[in-house]
Amino acid sequence: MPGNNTQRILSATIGLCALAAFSAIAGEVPRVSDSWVRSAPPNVKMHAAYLTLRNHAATDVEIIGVESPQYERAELHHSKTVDGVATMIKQDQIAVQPGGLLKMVPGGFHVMLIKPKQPVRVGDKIDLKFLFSDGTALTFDAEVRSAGKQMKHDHGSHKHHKMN
Ligand SMILES: [Cu+2]
Repeated sequence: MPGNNTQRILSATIGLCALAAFSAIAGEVPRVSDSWVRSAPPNVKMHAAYLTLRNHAATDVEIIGVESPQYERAELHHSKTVDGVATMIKQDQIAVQPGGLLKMVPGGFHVMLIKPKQPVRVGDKIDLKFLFSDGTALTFDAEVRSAGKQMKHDHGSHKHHKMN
């Protein structure tokens, strides 16, 4: 029936408009989850932060910088193993596709936190800020966790660090 078809097209259009309006208000900001910083012995002045960033927007999101008030400097890095040697390469930007996920995990992308202004301990919250190419920014925090909780645990070396 022609009448029914018109009806259907109309309600579909209304539905799309409502969706578009909603995402313009609430859905286009990238979100960070599972953020954490790997703890390190006090003499190590570089810490790695890991997280998942989801791009909810209909366009690419491009991270062009990272900052933390608790560190002198922060950089975007990518770990790579070349001929058995692990290296880290500084990234000027990292793009995330529409609807895409950026997983920063050990052995891959990470935020390199350089020279903590004060000692960093397990349980501390590190404030982080991503800067995007469109001029917006996203602040979030990451809890400092013992690497042993994520990877192989070495009780012996843990006790040793506590005594220092
Ligand atoms: Cu690094």
